[in-house]
Amino acid sequence: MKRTAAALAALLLLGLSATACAEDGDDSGGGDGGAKSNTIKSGLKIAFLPKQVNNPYFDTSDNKGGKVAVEEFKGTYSETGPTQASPSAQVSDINTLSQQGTNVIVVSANDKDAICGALNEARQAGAKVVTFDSDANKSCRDAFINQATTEGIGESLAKMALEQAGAAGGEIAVLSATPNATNQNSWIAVMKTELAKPEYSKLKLVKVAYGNDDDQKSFQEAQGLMQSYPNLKVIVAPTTVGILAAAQVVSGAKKSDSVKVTGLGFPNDMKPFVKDGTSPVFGLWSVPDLGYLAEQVAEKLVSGQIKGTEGETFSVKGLNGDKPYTIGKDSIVVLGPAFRFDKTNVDNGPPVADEYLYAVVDVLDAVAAETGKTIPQIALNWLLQRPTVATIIVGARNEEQLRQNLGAIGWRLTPEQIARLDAASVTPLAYPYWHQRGFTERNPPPV
Ligand code: RAM
Repeated sequence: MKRTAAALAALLLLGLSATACAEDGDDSGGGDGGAKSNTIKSGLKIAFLPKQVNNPYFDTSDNKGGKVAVEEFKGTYSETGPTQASPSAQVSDINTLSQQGTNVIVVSANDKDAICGALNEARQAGAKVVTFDSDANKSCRDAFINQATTEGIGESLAKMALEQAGAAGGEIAVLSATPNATNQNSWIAVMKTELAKPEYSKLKLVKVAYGNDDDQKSFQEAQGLMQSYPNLKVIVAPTTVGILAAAQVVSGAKKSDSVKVTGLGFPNDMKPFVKDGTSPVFGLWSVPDLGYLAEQVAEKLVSGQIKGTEGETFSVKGLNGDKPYTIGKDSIVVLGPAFRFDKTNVDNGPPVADEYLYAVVDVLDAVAAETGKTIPQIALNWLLQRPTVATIIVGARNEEQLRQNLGAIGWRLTPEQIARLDAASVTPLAYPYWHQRGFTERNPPPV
């Protein structure tokens, strides 16, 4: 889309200076402001129970997200879980946690039903249960924190497979995690619904294989797919462990020209495979934020700030652009849209979600129409009016572009237009900046 391309440069400027604009000290946030957050109980025992402990995904969500939140609330954090993604091992962990008087169990379920009895016993003993990443049956938990909508993830898996198979289509296979994993199974179900649509008629799903989120098993399963289906065009792996193993197999076999790998992966893992053409596109979300949000919801539940009922709202500083979250049907909270990674952003720091991009572009379009200026001129004028910006260094491609950029001076956006651009482009701050924002007496804003 042309307007998107034109606005991308502008968006980068807006994104870059969003920190400066957030420094303005707008603390309003909505939802549960300062007064309510004081009522969060301290000293709670919070246990994270991942699908498995030796999976970098859970190391990130739990230790880089959940733990940060527990420490803020002066609680006791622990992470316990099986070394292999098995529901029975999770059951015995849940029983132990319950006996230890754990206040909250934050769990990613290896099986929707198998851990249900144990979770309900823990709840009867007084614990709150928050599922995140992979849900349990809704009758045995108080809330589920979904990384993005299930439909959104399933649809984008199908879309990426189609993109990678190309116009001629062909055979695709899924390399999943464990056969009972709630999250993978619901994404695959959405994917299958998509594949039944006419626009996917050239794709043929030949097999769903299970690598159990185990490196070696995933590697072998990927090799098996390549051997059994010599015409295979795409492996779709909706697991960070599986996608890495599949990319290693395809790249190692020097088949990157004929077989593509897509799915859900960590940018750092996948960077070499984006570059060598094995995996030109894949997705993921902010994994630390997922753990952080799960723990925040847990604290609010156990402190009685929320009950987990549909329609309740709450805010978490630093997430969702500081706008309130609304608890959805079946007590589900959605972290936010997933990100798409490809060669344009795999190296480039934080990715930009489509919804965010379009929201900014819409306001830029509107202000361009009101002022008769171009989108880059609006972005530059906005930037010039930031209190901490003294100079902009523009890299002009040619004389015409330089002239265009110079058209950004000699006039001013109105305060109302600036406020609209600020509101659309505000971004959640990374840790520790949003945290410091809570202590302005120690970290005063620059202006
Ligand atoms: C794996 C796990 C996890 C999933 C990610 C994408 O690490 O299966 O549950 O959400 O991949």
